[in-house]
Amino acid sequence: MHTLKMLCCIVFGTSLLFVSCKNPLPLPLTEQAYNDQIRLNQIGYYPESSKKAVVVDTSGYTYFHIVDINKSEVIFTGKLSEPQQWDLAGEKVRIADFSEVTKTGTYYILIDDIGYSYPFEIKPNVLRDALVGSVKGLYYQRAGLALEEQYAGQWNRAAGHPDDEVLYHPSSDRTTGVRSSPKGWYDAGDYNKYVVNGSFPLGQLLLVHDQYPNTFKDGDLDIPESGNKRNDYLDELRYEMDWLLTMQDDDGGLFFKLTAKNFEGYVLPKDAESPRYIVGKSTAASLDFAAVAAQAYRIYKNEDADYAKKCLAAGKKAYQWAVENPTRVFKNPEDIRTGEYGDNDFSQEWLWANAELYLATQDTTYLEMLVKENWSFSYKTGDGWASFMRFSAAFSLLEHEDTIPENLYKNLRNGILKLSDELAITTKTNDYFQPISDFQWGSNSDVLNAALVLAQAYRLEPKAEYLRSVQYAMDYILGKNAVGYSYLTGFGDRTPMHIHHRQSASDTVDAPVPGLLSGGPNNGKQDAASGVVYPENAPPMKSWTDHVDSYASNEICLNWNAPLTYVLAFLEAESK
Ligand code: G3I
Ligand code: 9MR
Repeated sequence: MHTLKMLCCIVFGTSLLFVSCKNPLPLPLTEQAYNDQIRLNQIGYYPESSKKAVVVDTSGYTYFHIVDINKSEVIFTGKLSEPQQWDLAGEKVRIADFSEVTKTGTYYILIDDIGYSYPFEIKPNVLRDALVGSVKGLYYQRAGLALEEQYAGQWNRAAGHPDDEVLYHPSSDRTTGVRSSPKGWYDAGDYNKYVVNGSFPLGQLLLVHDQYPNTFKDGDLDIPESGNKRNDYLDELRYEMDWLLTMQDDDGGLFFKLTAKNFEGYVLPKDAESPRYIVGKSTAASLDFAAVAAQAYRIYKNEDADYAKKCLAAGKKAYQWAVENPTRVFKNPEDIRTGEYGDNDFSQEWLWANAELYLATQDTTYLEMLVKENWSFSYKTGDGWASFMRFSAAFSLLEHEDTIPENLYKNLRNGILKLSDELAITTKTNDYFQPISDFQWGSNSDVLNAALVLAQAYRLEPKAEYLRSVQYAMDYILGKNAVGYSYLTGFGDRTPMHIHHRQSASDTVDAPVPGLLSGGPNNGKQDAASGVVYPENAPPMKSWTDHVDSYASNEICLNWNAPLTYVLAFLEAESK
């Protein structure tokens, strides 16, 4: 049996005195010995960060210990906070603050009679693997490609959905012929591809490279393009951009989606045989594409000038189509039941498209709407793809202070800082120290998009509380939350095993495809109507279940992984 050298401590106020004492404690030998009443970032913390864990239902216990696993030694003892009631989580909790521990190492938290937390690390670059994993997750979503064992490990699979002869649905304005529209990432747990929810997350992913271009290099992701002397990250993103380009009609407008008529069952891509259709043509899709294509121009122009030019020309043409067709709202035709990504107010799409086209071309006609806009920012949870684009516009514009009018810069800056101050205050007091109070479908992405806003504030004004709020949001995602799971598959000790993800549900591997973010608690519980069972009387933050059928709480999706990647990249670059 392992034994633990115990240092007893005497507490005077908040200072601790350590004295040696002979009191050997068993170290946990199996995972069963970990107690998930202690909620913490299951991967770990940066040395200089604020470090908290949440301890649930701890009547009677006052102290917690940080144990260095390798040395079997208690290296810090702290006092738990007074108990507090958290209603969103339906829990009475105490807080263990061990920010003082800054030494690199692998640790447990130990609380007498409760037991040990999951192990975690304190070290620089502690989230690098999770960051790489979140991007590799996109590789596993690639349509039309066999995932070879060399890159995909045990999740290797045959190709499916070549999408080289896709039928036109009448809603696409076309009546004859077929379309070749290969590549792209599957949207989510389903196998369909949507222009709106392809463009928006791709924009967030491109922002990573715009702001932190040295995050990845050739060879970092271990994907088929590794070794081609180009940046792996841009190679992965291009797989999606290539597909988006195929969704543009000759007149410049963007088809809305490439989809089967209904969601497939739990089958592998190679066995998903329902015919696929090009469905709808829409203003939102055209503007989103215009924006991301213009952004791609900026990002790829040093990498591949011809490709960049092709993107920009396509973006301009899409924008022009939207100018001529400003009211084409997409609604699912009667015979199509897959994702709708509903939106009938395109004001945010216009902002994003104008912003990116201005930055790509410096053509001041794109500036007109941007300077007239009242740039106030409020934060809305729920439909991220539709309500976050004014932020995407703002983030790109703020990167280019030198090329935008002074007033525009000031308004954007003030707006983002004001909202971030509010979000930082909420984070301080809110249950589990995260920024949202309304938990809807994809709530984890709402937490992360709020963190993305705070990250921009930190770039504008490096206040410690902005960075701390972003770190806390990530702690929440990686285990310091009301269900005690790290929501990122494959990263952490207790992670979702049954995501609503057709590949994971139908392969023969027990573990789900790694690097994918579960949607998270959803107070709407829309899938309860189809028989999904949630914990009884679950409060909002516990309205989540690790069940394969729970598409409303445990699916994965591109626009949820994208802000995760952004925030991980930001933290890796900015945290010490
Ligand atoms: O806005 C209302 C809110 O006011 C209300 O309190 C709440 C209570 O239920 O509902 C809110 O609207 C919900 C909305 O999401 C925002 O949370 C809708 O009921 C709900 O139907 C809607 O769900 C969307 C879902 O598709 C169904 O259309 C999700 O946002 C959206 O992320 C999801 O996207 C799917 C794609 O269609 C297909 N691919 C997978 C992807 C992820 O699940
Ligand atoms: O499985 C579908 C999932 O991928 C979608 O995101 C979700 C969006 O509405 O819908 C799921 O499909 C469900 C359908 O909407 C309602 N009937 C049950 C389906 C899942 O088995």
